[in-house]
Amino acid sequence: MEKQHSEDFLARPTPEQLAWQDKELGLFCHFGINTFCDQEWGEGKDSPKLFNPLQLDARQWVRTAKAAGFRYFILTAKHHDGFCLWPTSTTDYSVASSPWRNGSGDVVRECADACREEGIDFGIYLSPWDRHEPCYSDPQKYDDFYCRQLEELLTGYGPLVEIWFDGAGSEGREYDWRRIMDLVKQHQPGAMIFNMGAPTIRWVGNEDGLAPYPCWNTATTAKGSMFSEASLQWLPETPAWVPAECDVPIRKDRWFWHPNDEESLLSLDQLMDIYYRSVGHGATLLLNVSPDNRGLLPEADVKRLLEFGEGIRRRFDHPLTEASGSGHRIELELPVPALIDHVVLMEDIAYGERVRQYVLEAYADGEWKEIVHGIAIGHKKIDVVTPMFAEKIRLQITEAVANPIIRKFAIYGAQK
Ligand code: FUL
Repeated sequence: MEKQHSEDFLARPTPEQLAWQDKELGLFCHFGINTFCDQEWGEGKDSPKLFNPLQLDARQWVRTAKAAGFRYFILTAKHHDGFCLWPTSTTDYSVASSPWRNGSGDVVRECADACREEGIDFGIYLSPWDRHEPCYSDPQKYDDFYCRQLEELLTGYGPLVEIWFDGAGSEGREYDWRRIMDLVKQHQPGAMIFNMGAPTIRWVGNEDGLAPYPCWNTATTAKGSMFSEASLQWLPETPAWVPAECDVPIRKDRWFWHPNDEESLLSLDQLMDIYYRSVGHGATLLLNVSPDNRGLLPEADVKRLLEFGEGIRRRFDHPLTEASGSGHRIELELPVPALIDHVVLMEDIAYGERVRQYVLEAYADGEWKEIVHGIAIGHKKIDVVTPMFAEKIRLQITEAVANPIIRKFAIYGAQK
């Protein structure tokens, strides 16, 4: 039963982390010079003249995100090739040197505006590794350059929900993280900081969109990239509460768009599996889409995203019954005996993660039967239950480090 720990030992999220964890679904968007070169990692030598998305419509990207139930949107303002999607003053390797809108366009602005209009949060990815910028080889000069780029983005595009620092290509390289963190704190104090410096959220450690179970919200370290097993050195001021984000592209292993590549689009079943193993394990899912060389999300990807949103809504929008409460046992009686197929549990993580073991039991034909045994709940745990008729469901928390506070205990049976 309850261990004799004081609650004071429990790590807790900041209000910003709490709000971010409630978003659960983010859409990642990889778009840039690679989109026009059939490649994933440009070397920074492709001419800006190649960048010409004649039908670019960021509203189509963001409207799709919103309609599919995503609550934030993150754009690659600069990927490893160094090409900037905004007219930066730091380099001429940007949209300003492209034929697109005669060099007067700004993809970051279009996305920021579209997010504001649609009412979803906007964030940016700014690759530290830069294969174009000549001063990259001089760490001090490059820190200055990178900070200027970051400052333009932090100050020019309204509130940002998240800054995505990618470790790829930077294995073994030191950046001035304290200075970078200070900039974020100064200009966007509410933004989540992904995985580097003094992060407020961490990388789950793979690019498959999968969180382990349990996926505790506390961590003192995380992997920095797919290309090294080494853990990152985080600054000592990193909070103890660092929830995980699971990134994965909707086209298998493809972050950018490639021609004639529709067979790599994940199926709805694959996406639902990812959902169960990311959001369903208490983490946040960041699903990547790739606008094509017209500047539009391909129709097939739009359709799949909408199907995915619909799949989530169909399963979880209408509980048969639900409750909340504190203590070690909650019993729920179904209004009428019904077929159940999912149970959703949430702790009120504002008070920390308290549950260490739980059991779900179903009452049918005059007896209680154990249907699930779990070891963590955290922000959310989705249990998929072999469909069965039940009259009542009981949650028993058999081990906790402080009095459990259950924000949601909901039963579903909507599968058709
Ligand atoms: C990786 C990068 O190398 C990929 O190109 C992509 O940006 C992914 C999100 O992160 O580390």
